[in-house]
Order: sequence, then C-alpha cells, then structure tokens
Amino acid sequence: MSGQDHAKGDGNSAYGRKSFQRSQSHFADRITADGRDGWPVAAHRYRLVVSRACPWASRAVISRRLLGLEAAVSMAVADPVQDDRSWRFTLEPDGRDPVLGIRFLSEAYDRRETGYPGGVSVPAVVDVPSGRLVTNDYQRITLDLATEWTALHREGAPDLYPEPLRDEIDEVMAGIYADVNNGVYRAGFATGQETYEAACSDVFRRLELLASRLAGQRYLVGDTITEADIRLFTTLVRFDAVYHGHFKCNRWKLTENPVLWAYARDLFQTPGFGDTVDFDHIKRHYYQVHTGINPTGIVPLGPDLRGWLTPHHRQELGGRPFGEGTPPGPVRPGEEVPAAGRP
Ligand SMILES: N[C@@H](CCC(=O)N[C@@H](CS)C(=O)NCC(=O)O)C(=O)O
Repeated sequence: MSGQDHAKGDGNSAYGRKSFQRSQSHFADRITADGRDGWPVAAHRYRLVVSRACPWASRAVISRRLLGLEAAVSMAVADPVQDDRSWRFTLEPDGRDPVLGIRFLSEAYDRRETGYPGGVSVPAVVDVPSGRLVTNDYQRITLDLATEWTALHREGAPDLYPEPLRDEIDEVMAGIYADVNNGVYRAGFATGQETYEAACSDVFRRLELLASRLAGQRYLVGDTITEADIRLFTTLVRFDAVYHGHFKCNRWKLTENPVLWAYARDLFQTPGFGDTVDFDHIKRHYYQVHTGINPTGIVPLGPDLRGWLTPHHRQELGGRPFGEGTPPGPVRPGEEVPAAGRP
C-alpha cells in the first residue's frame, strides 16, 4: 500500500533501515494577498483537501474554523483509509469530490505536474477553476491562512500569528515539530531499537518541558491561542488513540499527565478545535494503513473518549482564548463530525 508517509531523498521508504525521514513538500507555491506566486487570495476559488485523520491537515481544518474561512475556502474530506492510489473521495455517495469532480486527490497533482513521482499528501489546496494543485506545503498553509487571508477573516477572528510574538512562537513550534509532531512518527516507524528509543525519549522529554511551561500559563505563547497551540493540539489529541499504542510512545498516556491532559481538554472544548476531530477516522487511518507496523489491520476499541468533555479548570489560569475577538460560530451544516468519531 502506498498510503504511507513517504521518505524522500535517500531512496528509502518510511520503513527503510535508516531512521524515518519526512519529505519536504514539493509544491510550495503560496496563496498571498498580493498574488505574487500567481495565486491571489480569493473567495470561492480554492478547495482545501484534508483527511481528518492527518495531524498536518488537521492544523488547516482548525485554522479555517477559528478564522471563519469556511465560506471562502471550501473543504473536501478524504476517506481516512487510502488505497494504492492514495487519498480518495469514497466518503461521497458517488465516490467523486462534488466540487472538483475527481475520484482521487492524485488527479489534482497530475494536473499540476504530469508524472510527479512523489507522494500524494494532505493537506492540499486545489485551484477549483483549473483543478490543479496549488500547494501541499503543510508548514506554510496555516501561517498563510492566518496572515495573508485577513481580508476574508470573520469578524472577531483571533490573530493566530501575532507579529510581536513570532520569534517566540517559531522557536516553540520548532521544538514541537522536531520532537513531538514528527517525533512520534520517528518512534513509530523506527526499524531499529536505538532509533526508536532515541525518538521516544525525545517525545517525552519535550512533552515534559512543555508541561512545565503550561503548568502556570494557559497557552504556549502569550495569553491567547496561537498557531503553536494548534500544532501541539493536533498531536496531543491523537496521543492515546494512536501514538501510545500503534507508535509505541507509551511511557505515559496523555490522560496520565495532569497539565497536558487539562490543556488538551481545554482546547478540545474550545469551538474550532474538538468539533473538527474525528477519532474514528484517526484510528482507522493509522491502524489500517500502516500495515508495516500493524499487519493485521485490527483497530483497537479503546481508549474511552468520555474524559475529553470533563471540566479542565484551565480558565483559572486566566488567558483570553480569542484575545479581543470571539469564538467561531457553529460548524457549517454538512461539515459536522459523525457521531462515530466523537466522544
Ligand atoms: N506533505 C508532507 C506532510 C503531510 C503528510 O505527511 N500527510 C500524510 C498524512 S498524515 C499523507 O498525506 N501521507 C500520504 C503519503 O505520503 O502518501 C509530506 O509529504 O510528508
């Protein structure tokens, strides 16, 4: 099955002998207010293609909700289980994305570059009129939603990447990326004991540091939600469901770390975060697609999700989740997470 995170550059697959290496996003055009790459910010022009299983894509799903870009940028949700042609629109009744008219995300990649040999990944932003992929640059997409799309933000949208805090946000996010977001993958796909142990240690060392930071402050940087919180949340919310078991990051469970568990619940219960999470998609994707590390494809029944909705008391630390702004309204009709994926 090719539906796996690809490793490029050294010719090894993610399951090769060397340690797991995440590929660079190949299509890195930017959609900007001034349109300098040929892709100007515009309402109803672009379609965000995601999997709710994917932590990198989930960043964009959350940002789109927090910023109120749902009307301006439509969203396609792929089947969490890829086949040998990768991401597909089999959740739609006729197996085709209703806006792009395609059955596989690879068709948008092909229209952009014929014969592109790399992996087909989400998140992907597709130009609706031409059907061409614009970008799959997961590190950039959310920063641009926050800073280039401001003309189309909802009233009361938060500033997720405030100018005066950018150096600090970038520094925190660099550690989160290396040791947490990608660290769990390095542990999960390690094929040698030492590589696994090093990666797993990185994960928990960084999580402990982040827990100390968050013990006395509600959010990672400043006193409002920023891009850094989105990036930590997308790994934490998957932790007990897939990273603890499937990826062997099992020194402790999220639910056993009082600070991070309360922090994650606080965000989960904030409009725009938990209402985008589909635990059913998350579990089926990881356990069924990564057959190299779970050959039976069996999806475990647990964990019990009810704790996600319990009181977190983090408001006692102060903080203003949306700064001067307001929370987003309800999820758009048709974009609700099905009951099977919710706590
Ligand atoms: N674009 C990046 C990151 C995004 C990413 O890894 N997305 C995963 C899902 S979580 C994906 O689409 N993997 C499918 C594949 O690489 O075939 C990459 O190529 O590594």
